[in-house]
Amino acid sequence: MRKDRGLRELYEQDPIAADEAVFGRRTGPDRRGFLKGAGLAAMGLAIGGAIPFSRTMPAGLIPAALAESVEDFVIEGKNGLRVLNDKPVNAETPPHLLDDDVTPIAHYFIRNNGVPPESTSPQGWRLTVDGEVNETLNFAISELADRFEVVTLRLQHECGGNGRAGFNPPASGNQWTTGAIGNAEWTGVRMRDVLNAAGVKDSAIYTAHHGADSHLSGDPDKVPISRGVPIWKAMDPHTLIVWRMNGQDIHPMNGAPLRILCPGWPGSTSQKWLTRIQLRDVVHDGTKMSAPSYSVPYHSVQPGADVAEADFKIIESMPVKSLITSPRSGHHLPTGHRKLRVRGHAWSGDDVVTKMEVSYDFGATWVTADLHAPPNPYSWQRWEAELSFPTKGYYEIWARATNDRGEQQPFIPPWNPKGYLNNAMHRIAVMVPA
Ligand SMILES: Nc1nc2c(c(=O)[nH]1)N[C@H]1C(S)=C(S)[C@@H](COP(=O)(O)O)O[C@H]1N2
Ligand SMILES: [Mo]
Repeated sequence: MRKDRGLRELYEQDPIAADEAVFGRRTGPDRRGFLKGAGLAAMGLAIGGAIPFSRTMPAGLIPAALAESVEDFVIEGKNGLRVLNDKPVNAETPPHLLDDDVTPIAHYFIRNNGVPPESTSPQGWRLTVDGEVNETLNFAISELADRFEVVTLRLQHECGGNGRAGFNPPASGNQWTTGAIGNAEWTGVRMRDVLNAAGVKDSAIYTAHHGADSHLSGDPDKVPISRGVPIWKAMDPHTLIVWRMNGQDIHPMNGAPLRILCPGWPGSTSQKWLTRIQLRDVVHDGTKMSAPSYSVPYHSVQPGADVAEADFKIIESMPVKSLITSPRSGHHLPTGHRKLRVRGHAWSGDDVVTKMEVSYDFGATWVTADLHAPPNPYSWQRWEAELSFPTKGYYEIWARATNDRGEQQPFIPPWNPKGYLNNAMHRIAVMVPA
């Protein structure tokens, strides 16, 4: 790290070595010194400014200013997404493109497990409802619209693996950072109404969702994903079967022409290219239903631990979380300005966010943000705050939400083998020039 670019590159290529270069080698088992002297100077050069709150900066912290790189990904009808994988397509949204209250289709993340169907035309598309019902039913999309009340709701929908990239030791799978979340306006019918039309038997305890996509191997006997939810979640009036997204056709990559939107639960429960909902008298055992898929240990485990299959539970409601969507990380205030308005969204699975706080001194002190009520249950909630920086220099803004159960976003969430449920506080870099 002779020159500042070297340190930035080192952080990209080998964060552990870079971390040692600025924070020094470990002296005890897990303690390192605070940033000072040559390390502080090198870090300041790499991020382009002095760090006024270096005293409260946690040892070993990789500055938010160094922790991001965004590539553009071109897919028809989408822009600005960061591609993580193209077989299958997986792409996430940078935080500043999630600033809208309603996530635009062009910026909505994509998480495919297999190959989407060739035709996503609503013409001739059928939905079958069968299993533990009094009568098997089969609908065209137009029949769903005619027969049941049509509703439009803003719904938060986050992949269970969002944030996986933040776990150490790393978990295999798509290395989502913060962008596998969206809050679109979905139009369709309540799953409850459709199930009730078929007549739900007392024996029905779980749903099984089936879609028209095919397995990556091309083997027609293999299924990319088929998940379900307990019957009570299926009967919640906010669990929908939808065919419109933001008043338009659903994007082909987001499950056109028909999908489930099961808000607040792992995104995988919201089957895309939906063809069949089967009610079952057992917990559904479809592809990616059993541990460790979409499951976490019942009790917290040591990072890197092996966990026995019997010690996993299926993820249900997603944890409390928030994003800073403006300004974009790396923002420079104009010369002579010390005040900054920051804003974003907060959400919490089946729960409501009741408090939102931001910090500009690495979490030493917190400013309470204005937090809006959701426009409807299960929408994310807008928050905003104004900050005044005491001096010039490099700052990080950290954001944390608290829900109505008193659960708060942690700095380091519990490690789990598949890297699910990372609800770490979001951080952005801000430079105050003078
Ligand atoms: N048929 C089908 N449905 C699916 C998937 C899939 O691969 N196939 N992926 C699931 C997962 S893991 C997530 S997170 C969400 C992603 O929805 P999106 O691509 O519209 O953002 O869809 C879910 N529904
Ligand atoms: Mo997912």
